Amino acid sequence: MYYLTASFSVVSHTIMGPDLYSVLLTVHSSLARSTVLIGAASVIATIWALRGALRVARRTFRTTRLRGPPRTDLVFGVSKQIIESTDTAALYEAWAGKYGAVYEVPTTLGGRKIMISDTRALTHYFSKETWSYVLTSETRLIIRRTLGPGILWAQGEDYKRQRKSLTPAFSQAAIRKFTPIFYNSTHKAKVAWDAMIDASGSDSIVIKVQSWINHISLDSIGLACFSHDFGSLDGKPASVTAVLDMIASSPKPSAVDIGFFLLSEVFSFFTYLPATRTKLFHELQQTMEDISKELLARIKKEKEEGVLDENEERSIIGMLMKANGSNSDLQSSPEEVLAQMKILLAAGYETTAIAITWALLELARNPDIQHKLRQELLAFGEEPTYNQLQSSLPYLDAVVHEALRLHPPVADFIRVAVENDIIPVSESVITKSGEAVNSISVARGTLVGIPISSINTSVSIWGSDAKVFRPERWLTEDGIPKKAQDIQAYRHLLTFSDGPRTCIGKGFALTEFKVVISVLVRSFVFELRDGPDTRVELVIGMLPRPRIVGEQGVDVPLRVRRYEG
Ligand code: HEM
Ligand SMILES: *[C@@H]1O[C@H](CO)[C@@H](O)[C@H](O)[C@H]1NC(C)=O
Ligand SMILES: *[C@@H]1O[C@H](CO)[C@@H](O)[C@H](O)[C@H]1NC(C)=O
Ligand SMILES: CC(=O)N[C@H]1CO[C@H](CO)[C@@H](O)[C@@H]1O
Repeated sequence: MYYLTASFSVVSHTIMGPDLYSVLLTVHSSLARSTVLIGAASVIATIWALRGALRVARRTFRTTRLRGPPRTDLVFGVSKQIIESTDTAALYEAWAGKYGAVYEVPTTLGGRKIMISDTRALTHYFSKETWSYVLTSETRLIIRRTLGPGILWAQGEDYKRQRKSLTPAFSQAAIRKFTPIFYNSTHKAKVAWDAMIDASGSDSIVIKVQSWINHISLDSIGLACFSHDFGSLDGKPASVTAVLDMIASSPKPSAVDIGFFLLSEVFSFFTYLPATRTKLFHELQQTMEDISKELLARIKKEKEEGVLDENEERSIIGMLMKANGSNSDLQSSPEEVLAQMKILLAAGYETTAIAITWALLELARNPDIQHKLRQELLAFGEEPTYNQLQSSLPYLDAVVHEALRLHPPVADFIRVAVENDIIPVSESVITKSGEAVNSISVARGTLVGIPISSINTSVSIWGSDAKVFRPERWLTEDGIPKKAQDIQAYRHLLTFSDGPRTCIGKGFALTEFKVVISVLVRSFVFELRDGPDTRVELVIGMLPRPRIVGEQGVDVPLRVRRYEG
């Protein structure tokens, strides 16, 4: 009973001030060790359903009702099933197979969303992304609270300005300058591994690959984005990795964690922050603030001393700050600069680290492919330059894209329609009432989800070997089926999303990815520690990470031996 009253006061807050995030934090921390969150949720559910009904009554343009999986949980719809699944891609693909490439799923608190994996519908969706389809207000609130009013949060004209001011910092010229940073970080890991092998007295050792790749990714991002050395490869503990690792490595998320995650009703990667970890999060915040103040002060000093050279800045944020003032349309406030820093870290660190770890796992699982890649790298001779990484190593390129196809670090995302829309589909869809239609109506306020992970591995799009790690498909003219070619995104993959808000760090990530893989695979042989039958599963954290079945943490131990030729 006590809990009920408590939740009622929480609910009334929700309605009076739409500060969902703080409400959730309050709910979460006050109820932390109990399981009554579910009870609180059902009260919120009732109220939301009422509000939803009111909203529907006011509308005349109706969203087409589609077929889809039945609600498996009264409160959470199928969201709980999705979160607890270790293979969400398979779940989505099965639904698309059963109900059509556009279908609806029941979500938390009586809601529903439309999932799109039809190629024509996707092209249409991405052409309207940013303007007709936007982040939900709850997600925006969470982003604003955790990361600040930067590029992930911004909308409309404000968004256009922010994207434009960051774009030059991600140019080819900029990424070329960062290439030695990626090499330096990877060499540090290589030197350390060599020393560990020497010290072991044997020819191979077990390396916690995910942890090392995290360090490489973090130190690279620090140096390239803010000229700051996190020093994690030198053994410095970093609050950043601590925050993310703690979230990912809790062996099994508690019911409360899952409830909290579902209530936030978001699948975007940066939003899952259980209140129990807010202390660490504050530390992260402080670290970012200190770094940005240091950077601002240095640039201000250089300006005063007249040594400021706009093109000579070595970091992304440095470039952004120096460009400030030279173009009055593209100015950023100090608050925005701080937000961009946190966003770059949140969006760039873990994504890249997970992608690289998956690639090494696949290479360990597929010794022939690993061998073929090593032969290409050794035949090439010296360490490839930025330009050579782009075009002179086709098999490396294929391995990287195949890993990105099969294991997209951002598995899905969700948006809300801010205006009525008609979405065309390439193959007719059967509605709930049994009618075959060639387009569906999406009314203002409807949630739309894009299941990236199932689209890039769908048998109906990629063919019968869709689930197989086969880099060769990228090397032949007809290796990519016609249907996959209908996906207009970069290399027909949605891994970096598409449309105006496509990942700004794609070139950055690809270059880092290629550098790390080329240095490590040239020098070491990777094997599964427990043999070829080792199974790998996905575990939820901020982003889904790979975990070797039976392991507690997400270190991804692999057996590593020196390549002796
Ligand atoms: C393999 C690595 C990466 C993957 C798979 C990836 C994927 C994505 C995806 C799917 C989005 C769209 C998210 C959405 O719309 O909800 C995105 C946006 C973004 N990414 Fe990446 N990303 C990667 C690496 C990076 C790196 C290294 C950086 C920066 C250093 C970065 C910075 C950003 C930023 C700033 C956005 C927001 C862009 C905007 O809204 O205009 N990403 N990324
Ligand atoms: C890479 O490391 C070398 C040697 O430690 C150093 O001299 C060089 O400045 C570093 N380069 C970058 C871009 O960090
Ligand atoms: C950019 O310039 C504007 C106008 O001069 C100033 O108000 C703002 O504080 C500057 N931003 C930063 C990050 O220094
Ligand atoms: C991140 C993610 O969900 N990746 C999935 C991509 O597709 C394969 C094959 O269905 C899954 O095993 C991955 O989990």
